[in-house]
Amino acid sequence: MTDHLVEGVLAGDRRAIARTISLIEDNGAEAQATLAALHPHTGRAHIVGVTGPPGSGKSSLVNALALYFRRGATGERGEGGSPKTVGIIAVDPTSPFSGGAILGDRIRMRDLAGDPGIFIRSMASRGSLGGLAWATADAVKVLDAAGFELIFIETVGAGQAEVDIARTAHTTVVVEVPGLGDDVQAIKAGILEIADIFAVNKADHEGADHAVMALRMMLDLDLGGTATVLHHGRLMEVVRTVTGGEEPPSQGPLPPARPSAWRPPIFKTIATRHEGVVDLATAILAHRAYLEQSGQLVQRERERAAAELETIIQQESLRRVLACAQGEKLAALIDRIVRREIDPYTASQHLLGG
Ligand SMILES: Nc1nc2c(ncn2[C@@H]2O[C@H](COP(=O)(O)OP(=O)(O)O)[C@@H](O)[C@H]2O)c(=O)[nH]1
Ligand SMILES: [Mg+2]
Repeated sequence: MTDHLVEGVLAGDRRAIARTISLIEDNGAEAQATLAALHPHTGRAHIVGVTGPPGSGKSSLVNALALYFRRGATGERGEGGSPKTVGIIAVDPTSPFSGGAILGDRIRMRDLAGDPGIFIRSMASRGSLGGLAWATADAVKVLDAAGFELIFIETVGAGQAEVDIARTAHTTVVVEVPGLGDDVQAIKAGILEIADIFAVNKADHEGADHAVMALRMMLDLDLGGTATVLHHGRLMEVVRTVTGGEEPPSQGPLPPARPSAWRPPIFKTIATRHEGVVDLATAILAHRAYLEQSGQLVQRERERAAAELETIIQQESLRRVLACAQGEKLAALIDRIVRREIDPYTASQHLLGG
């Protein structure tokens, strides 16, 4: 069964892909075996997280981006480089596909259905949201192994779980809408940290320029010729590109170029009219190139592998300890903690010690 599924996924068979993702959602042992067999075939896709508040236009934007990467700006396949295959995973607990897809998702289905180079899947939020983050990461691996070149993960930027999902991406696009105003507090700090690219969508609404300015203000701390940006939780110095004749006279050979940091660009978009989408798509590819050239891609892969391993060890050791302690013994220990006869630290030592 597992071999059959693995073969199917590697061949890009849509039913095998769908079935494997369902197994992952059910979190069975079979899913583990399948993922283990797929692992050597992963690591090629460019994973793009798209996050932002509900209704900000994430589905519409991902739809427009997918169309662009498939067909180019003018609707002709192959325009601006060869078309890329696109996988889309929507993680939106507030609007699951099944329970009445909202408009953006319906339009997406209409535009993208029938294209064999596109695979769309929404993840059901069974179980905890934390679990959903890992199920999403595993579903991405399935699409990666199946050969999809670009994989979009759409999440609602509402909490830690969504930030965790975004962290599994190489490039994170944060979607905001006008109305942000000057209230910079409205922008969640966590969202700023994960953003590689901003899209101020619904730019046909009033206040788009204001929103761009507010975001710029939050991102920039002007320090003379350099700017400092908050990126992945760290303050990084950015060498500002000097344009025109402002460049200081060169004195002898140029010093070796210092590694420059990525400065998250901000784009105004109108997803429903496919406006600003080419710039956004170009920035997504540019960010990937930046990650590769700066060595950050390798570093991120390591960090992700470490976090993943840690989570699996935590879950597995908890499962083993609880499996060893018979229900009664566990219940008795909990009773004793409640009666203040034993403290939870000592109780856990009892359990871990055998
Ligand atoms: N006016 C306008 N409406 C938009 C734009 N982008 C999306 N919408 C609409 O906003 C609603 C929510 O979009 P959707 O993509 O489902 O948002 P999501 O919840 O973030 O995925 C839909 O009715 C879209 O048609 C835009 O740029 N301008
Ligand atoms: Mg959506």
